[in-house]
Formats: sequence, structure tokens, C-alpha cells
Amino acid sequence: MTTSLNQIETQLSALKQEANEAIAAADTLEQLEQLRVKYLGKKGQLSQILRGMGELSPEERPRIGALANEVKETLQGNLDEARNELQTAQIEAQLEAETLDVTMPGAFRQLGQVHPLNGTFDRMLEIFVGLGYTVAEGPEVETDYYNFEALNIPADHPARDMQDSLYLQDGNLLRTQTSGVQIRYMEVNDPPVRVVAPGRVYRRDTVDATHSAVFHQLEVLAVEEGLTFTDLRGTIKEFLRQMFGDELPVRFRASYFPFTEPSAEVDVQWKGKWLEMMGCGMVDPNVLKAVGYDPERYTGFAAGLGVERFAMVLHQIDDIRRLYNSDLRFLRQF
Ligand code: 2NL
Repeated sequence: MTTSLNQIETQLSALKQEANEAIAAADTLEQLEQLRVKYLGKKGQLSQILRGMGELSPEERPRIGALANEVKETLQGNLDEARNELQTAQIEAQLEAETLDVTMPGAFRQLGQVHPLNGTFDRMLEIFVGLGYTVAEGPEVETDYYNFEALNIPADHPARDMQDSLYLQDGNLLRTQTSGVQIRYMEVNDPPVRVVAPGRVYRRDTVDATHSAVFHQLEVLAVEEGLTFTDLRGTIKEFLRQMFGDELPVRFRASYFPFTEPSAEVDVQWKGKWLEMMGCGMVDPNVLKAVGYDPERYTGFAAGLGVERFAMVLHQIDDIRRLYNSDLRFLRQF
């Protein structure tokens, strides 16, 4: 079968019309590319029609050639134009969607903050680390030995009373102070010792505004040849100065602890009132002996304080229970 000039002309104009309608209807770049391949590609419909040109006479060929070119250029032009329009529309839609009004007020985000108890702890530890101390931690369940015996607290001492301590069924107890951590530290380290032991401690106490069955303690210990009460006094005064500020009135009052001799309570004058803030003393020779240190050669000083008490004084908190309730209306004030 031969293909006549007329047939090819008809095919070309049908192709042009069909392709133009399809291009106008396309609404994605992918569709346009598919149309380009379908009509103008190497194996596309235009090429197929032009294959029929072989049947034409040499005079007819240039006419079809010119017509085919015109169809090709028109379609190519329409495809380009449609692609530009789609791309522009895409960019405009993106700009519209991503428009940022920099004059809008910022969105308020509630930030978390350090709990006042942890903030107080952090400050204390930072001060002692600055003075060259190591931070040590240990178990909250203690044996009788580490909680009492090694600290020169005799079996008949009232602190051992079931009334004051929380015992487990196996005879161990929830530590009433972090001293056990320091005993362990001395067992494995030779002097000089500079260690602070922060942590949670437990007492069998009735909870009220100033007492909690669970609270936090920081204990301080230094052992070395030649340490004196003056070293203890200087260390504590420097610690309190960094906690409360310069020119702070501090007084040492004689006291008693089984694990120190002599012992003292430390009071601070804060907003006009004397407040009892910590206990301290020279490590009792029996404690040094218990960890294998020679008490004839070494002396040590130690101190212990309640972290809640410091947090309450520094932040004017009237009830210790506020530190444990996680009431955000309270916590957001710090
Ligand atoms: C207080 C008093 C104190 C200690 C704790 C201590 C630890 C060792 C040896 C000697 Cl390993 N002493 N700790 C010393 C004096 C006082 O705490 O009122 N705490 C809340």
C-alpha cells in the first residue's frame, strides 16, 4: 500500500491537533515529558509518519518535510511553554507555602530548667571540684559496717535505733548518710584524700515542713599529714563564701559526732538570722584506723550538710515538701 501526500498531510495535522490538546491538558512535568516522547521522540508518532515519506516523489518530499518541521517546531514550542508555566506555578506555590512573616511575634516555648535542688547540688560540687576535690558516689543500700561500724558509731548508739533508720529484711539498711562512700574511697586510696560524696539518704522521720524521710546530703572529707582544724575552718568558710557571698558572718559552735573529734556545728548569719547550716570536725582516729590509715601519721577533717536546707535558705523556700512535689507553678519560679 502506498501512502499519498494527502494522507500524510492529514496524519500530520491530526497529530498536531491531538498533541496540542494533550499538552494543554497536562498538569505535571512528568506528563509533559511523556508527551514529548510519545509525539517527538525517536520512536514517536512524528517519526513514524515521516517513515511513510519514502513512498513520495522527490517533488512531494520537501512539502512534507517543511510541514513536518513546522509541526515539530510548534509542538516543541508548546511543550517548552507548558513546561515553563508549570515550573513557574510550582515555584509560586512553594513560595506561597513557605512564606515567613518575620514581623510575627515569636511562638512562646516553655523551657525546662534545672530543679532548685539540683542547681544547689551543682553549685556545691563545682566549688569543691574547684578546691581540688574528687566526687565519689556509692550504694544507697548499705551494710551496718559502712553506715555505722566504720564510722565509730557503737552498737548501742541511738542513731542505730530502729526508730531512726530504715532497715531491710536482710539486715542491711538504706544509708542514713553518705559516709560509707568515703569509707570505701579510703579503703582503696592512700592519703592525701580530697573527696566529696553527694547523694540521697534516708531517715525514719515524720514528714513535715522541715523534715523528709528521703533527703540529700553532701559530705566532705580530707585526709593528709598535718591537716588541722584551721584547714577545716578555712575550707568551710571558703565554701560558704562562694555559696552565700563575701563578708558572710560564720561561727563554729562546739558539738558532738561519733566520727569526729573535736566536732562543731557551723552557723551562718543570713538576712539577720543565725542559721545552723552544717556539721563538721576532725576525723576520729578510730575511723582512720578502720580504713587502715595510721592515725599517728595522718589527720583528717570532714563535714556534712543537707542540700535541701541550703536550697531552702538560698531560695527562701518555706516547706521542704515543695522540693519533691514537681508542681510546675513552683518549679517555674527558679
Ligand atoms: C551533719 C553532720 C557530718 C561527717 C558528717 C564524716 C565522714 C567520715 C569521717 C568523718 Cl568518712 N566524718 N562525716 C563529719 C561531721 C559531720 O555531718 O550535720 N550532717 C547533715
